[in-house]
Amino acid sequence: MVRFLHTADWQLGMSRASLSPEARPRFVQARFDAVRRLGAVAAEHGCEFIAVAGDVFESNQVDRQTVARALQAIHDLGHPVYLLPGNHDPLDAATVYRHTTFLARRPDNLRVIGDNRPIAVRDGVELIGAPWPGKRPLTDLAAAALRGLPRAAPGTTRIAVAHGIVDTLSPDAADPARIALAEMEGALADGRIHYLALGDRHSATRVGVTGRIFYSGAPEATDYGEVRPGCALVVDAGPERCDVTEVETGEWRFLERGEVPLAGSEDLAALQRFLDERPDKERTLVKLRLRGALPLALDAALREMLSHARDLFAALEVREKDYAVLPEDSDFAGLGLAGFAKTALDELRGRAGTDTPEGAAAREALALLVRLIRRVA
Ligand SMILES: [Mn+2]
Repeated sequence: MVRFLHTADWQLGMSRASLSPEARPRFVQARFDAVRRLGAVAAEHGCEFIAVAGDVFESNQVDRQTVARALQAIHDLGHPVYLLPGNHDPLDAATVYRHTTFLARRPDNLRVIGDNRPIAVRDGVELIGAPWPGKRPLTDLAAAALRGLPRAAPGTTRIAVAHGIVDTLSPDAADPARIALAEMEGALADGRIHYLALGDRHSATRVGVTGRIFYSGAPEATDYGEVRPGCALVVDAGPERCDVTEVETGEWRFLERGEVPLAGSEDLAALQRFLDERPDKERTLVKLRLRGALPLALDAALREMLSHARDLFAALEVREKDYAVLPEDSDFAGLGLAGFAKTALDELRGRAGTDTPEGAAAREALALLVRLIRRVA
């Protein structure tokens, strides 16, 4: 038996264009902080080592500072750390694992899994990895690493570490790099390996029915749509049994509202409540898809609400493809326009009712006109 920490997809160096300028460096730093929390988890649970199943770095092109900070964070983990190159940081000609800073500053507790040869962690514990040699492998790297491997010696626990999507979770049959779950289960059944630590999927996921194949997920969320990011797995594995415990490590959230219906002031109030009730706003990214139509006055209230939310949240991404401003008579009452301005207003209103690009342009122009007049008045 051995107890170790299974993690993956640190994506160090990752940023996101939609983040506010203030949030961007915090988002980058959050991934290093998550690595430090992994060290605390490993110490608390008495793990013997840490296996990182790929995508340690966001890309092979990360800057020197990212490499230096990563190595410092890994050094500070204290535990032996095994890094597997994944699809974001493969062992190609430009690999980060041969970056001059990486080679010069590599701490003693770090080992890069550079090939398929079994690695002795200690007496009775072996690792076997399937590193990515390039961005687009033409074969199932995990199956290739395990094929022809002899059974683990009696009393030895062997942990496999691989990166990529398993075939049962990917509909893309044309992808030659998919990991064949049946082959992995075969390797477990005949004792070639006792646990398969997977990376690539950023949500913690149990795969198949053996209870010995898992994605750990990313220790810190990276995108919308992830089911259970922000975790690591404490694994007890051996020939006789295998127990896996999920531990929370993440602090950031990606929240997506697939559809925000907007037809009147009640919908605005509901949106306001949703935004108000979110905890930890400065560490939360929000994506809203607006749907429906509002008169100009309510649209102005919506703009004000979104602008305030932009000040509070780390990011606010708003999609307006299915949203329109529909001017109503009340929008124009009391504007007090005369002369050519009144003529322009009437002409725009005449065109605004059509569902054409010209109609949309007229509605935008009307909204702008009303906002400008209200500001002057
Ligand atoms: Mn990844």
